[in-house]
Amino acid sequence: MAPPERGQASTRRLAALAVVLPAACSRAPAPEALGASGGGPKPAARAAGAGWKLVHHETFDAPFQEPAAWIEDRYGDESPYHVDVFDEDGEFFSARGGEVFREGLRRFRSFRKSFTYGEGGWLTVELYGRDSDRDGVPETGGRFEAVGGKARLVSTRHYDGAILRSTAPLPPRYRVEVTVSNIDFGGLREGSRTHGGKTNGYDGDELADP
Ligand SMILES: [Ca+2]
Repeated sequence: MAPPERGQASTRRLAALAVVLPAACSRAPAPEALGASGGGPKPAARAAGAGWKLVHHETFDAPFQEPAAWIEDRYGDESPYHVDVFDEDGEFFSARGGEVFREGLRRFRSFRKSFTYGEGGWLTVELYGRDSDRDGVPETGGRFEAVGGKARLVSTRHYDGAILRSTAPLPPRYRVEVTVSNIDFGGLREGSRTHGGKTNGYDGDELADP
């Protein structure tokens, strides 16, 4: 796969993207800070190194228990997804884009799903789907599938979003190891950037809107 074109990553272009995570290990000196359950035996840490302890190891063998219903994110400071001035409706973008930006935000509705995964729910899956025609149902949304011991990220539209995060805040010092492969993200194949009905991974109707 060729490296992404400049600016491609910032568009959240994830069409037909498949991210495969056969193993994600978090090693930290303070497992209680991650909410470790201290339950069953942990897989042996490979080359963990002095001073590091494996606190979670996920191999994505269990299916994702994705809830059926999307929850609307109405933005604003009361939103559970409100973060800071750089979040989706953040003051930074509002000040920079002015009424054009705010009008853009009003053109669609945003929906999310959040649910935990893994040992003691140490991972949280965050999914986003955009309702472009404002009928209360997102046309598509990002999601994960557990396939053969791997987490496959499925995103069919550039508005989709899907991430995995730690459920508890990370401690001051930590290491996260992730194995990623098979990213379908455009690029050159046999000398051409057009394949599978897409050009460099783009459908062609993507917009740089909010
Ligand atoms: Ca819709």
